[in-house]
Amino acid sequence: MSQYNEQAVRTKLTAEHGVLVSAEGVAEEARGVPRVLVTMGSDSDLPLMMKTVDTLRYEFGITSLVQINSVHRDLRSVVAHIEQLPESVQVIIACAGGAAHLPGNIADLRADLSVIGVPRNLGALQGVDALLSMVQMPEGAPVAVMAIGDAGAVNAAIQAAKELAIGDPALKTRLLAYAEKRKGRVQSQNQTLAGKLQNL
Ligand code: RP5
Repeated sequence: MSQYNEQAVRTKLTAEHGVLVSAEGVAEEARGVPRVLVTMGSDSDLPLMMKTVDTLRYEFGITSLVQINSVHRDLRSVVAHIEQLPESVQVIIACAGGAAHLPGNIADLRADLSVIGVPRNLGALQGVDALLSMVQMPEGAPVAVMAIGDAGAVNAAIQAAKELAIGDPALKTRLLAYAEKRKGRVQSQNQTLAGKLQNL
């Protein structure tokens, strides 16, 4: 990512909207340039989407730009933000609940970038509405849709890391290390299984 100037990105962001997040911290404490935009319709989505942000920064060392974009409250600003993203952003992760049009609208605005959708488990339909709104995109503007809720938020980060790892051997190594950690969990569960069975 050395071809992108960190200071230039920061200067641009002060005039626009969005907060940088990296393993070092948030905003002024953040380091590096954003390779992923993590966006959502409301700050009420933030607790869910922190799972995405934290997986990106702590598991894979990926700096993200976090930004609220509401297509039903301020559509014009969404268009401005998405059209003016820093050039270093290569993948967009978008979360919304209800009739969730944010990722599909972004897929039209940015035909050059991959868009990953996270349906939020919210309201009367608990995310089924958001899932169908995202996944049933008409031909031509794809959204890669993850599972509803927590699993989807984490998987969105892994999916983004996999896309960025094409041509990035260091990131591939981190993806493999993450997979090893998951295998370790099965091994440790097997090691304690006999004791658990005896106590049931
Ligand atoms: C969507 O409406 C947001 O993405 C959020 O999931 C949902 C509710 O938003 P708030 O009413 O909590 O702001 O646009």
